[in-house]
Amino acid sequence: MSSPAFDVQSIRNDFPILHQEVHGCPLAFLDSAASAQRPQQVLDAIDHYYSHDHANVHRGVHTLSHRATDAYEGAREKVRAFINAKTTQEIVFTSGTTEAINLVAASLGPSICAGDEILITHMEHHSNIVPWKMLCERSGAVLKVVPIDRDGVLLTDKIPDMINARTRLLAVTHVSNALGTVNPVKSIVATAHTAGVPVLLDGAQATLHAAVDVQELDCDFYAFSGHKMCGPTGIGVLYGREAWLERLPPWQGGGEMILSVTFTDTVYNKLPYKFEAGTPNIAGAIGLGAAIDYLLHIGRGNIAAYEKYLLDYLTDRLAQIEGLRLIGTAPDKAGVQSFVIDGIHPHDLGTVLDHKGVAIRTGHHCAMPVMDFFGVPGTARASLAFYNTTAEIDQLIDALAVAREMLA
Ligand code: 7TS
Repeated sequence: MSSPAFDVQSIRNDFPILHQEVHGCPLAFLDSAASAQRPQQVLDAIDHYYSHDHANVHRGVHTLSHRATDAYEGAREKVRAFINAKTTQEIVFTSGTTEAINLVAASLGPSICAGDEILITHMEHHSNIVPWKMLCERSGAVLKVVPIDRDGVLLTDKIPDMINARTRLLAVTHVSNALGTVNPVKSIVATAHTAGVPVLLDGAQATLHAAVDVQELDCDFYAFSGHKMCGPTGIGVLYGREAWLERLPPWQGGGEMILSVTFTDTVYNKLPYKFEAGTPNIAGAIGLGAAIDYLLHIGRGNIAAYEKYLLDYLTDRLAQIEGLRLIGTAPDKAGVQSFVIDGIHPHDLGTVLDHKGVAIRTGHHCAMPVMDFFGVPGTARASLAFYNTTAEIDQLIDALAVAREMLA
């Protein structure tokens, strides 16, 4: 394996947090699927905004309010271009993927009746399961689940038979956080649309790793989080096809989402403001815009190629460890590898690794049905970003050897 042309050391210089020791060892941060790190450029953009331009948006005639509004709406345009939405009206800022999915579930709620069906998959994160379960509990609708196989591949050929006249929505993850599987979402959307079923894609794990084009995917909704793509926490996006967002009622009431209010009548604001009640996360949006600039500057093709090289290296090295079982072995994967080691609880493993400076996530990864499917209480999961190195993977492998000696 040879590394694609990629100057990872100069990229790492943009990330101050990576240059530190943990328990006397250099930090090897292999937990970007939980939350990625942010480059200085994003920190600077947030700092500049708060130091020079902060005021509330959309409501002041004064200069600072204009500046804040321009920066906030500028960030919306960056998001639109990043995912190739048709218009900025289709870009709703939320607090994250979780809120974006809850928004759709809440707004769709009044139109869902007893006996209707919502289709999800066995590999969803809890935030693409629980809002739909809650909707089913409220409405009497039925939740149906597309199965997966032992490699963690979604059995997409089952989907046509699982769709019927009562199916109201298919909600599926673009990339699985626990397994790393990249789902063939374009063809899944096409299948659902043939039967007239709209599709929500959970893009939380996708936007850092590959180009996303919502027009090409033809999805109806696409949800993602800023913090998983080098942006701030507390900001995320719901892309919604304009016709859908026009049709859905708002889910939260308050300032900004109205045009006029009396005690008897309310006229809702136009898109996307109808779905953005209250003062938004202005700094978060600006930071997300800066993260998008940064990712585009590095180049999404470069990021994808380098991450594939890192993932192959990681998977090869892990596979050589005796008693280690890889969980998530689909042919098409993003930079995530889950594993279990015979006789060692993942949490114990994670604790020993931390003492060697290695940060990975252990547990159920908010995907308990996936753990049930593989018959494990949890896994250890190393997840990669373009700022990681093969040396960090070597550090993980060495730390695993120590952990096995101590714990097995
Ligand atoms: N969907 C997927 C596929 C995710 O991986 C996550 C977070 C979410 C939704 C929720 O995103 P949030 O930003 O709204 O919290 N996944 C993880 C993880 O894998 N480890 O910690 C959080």
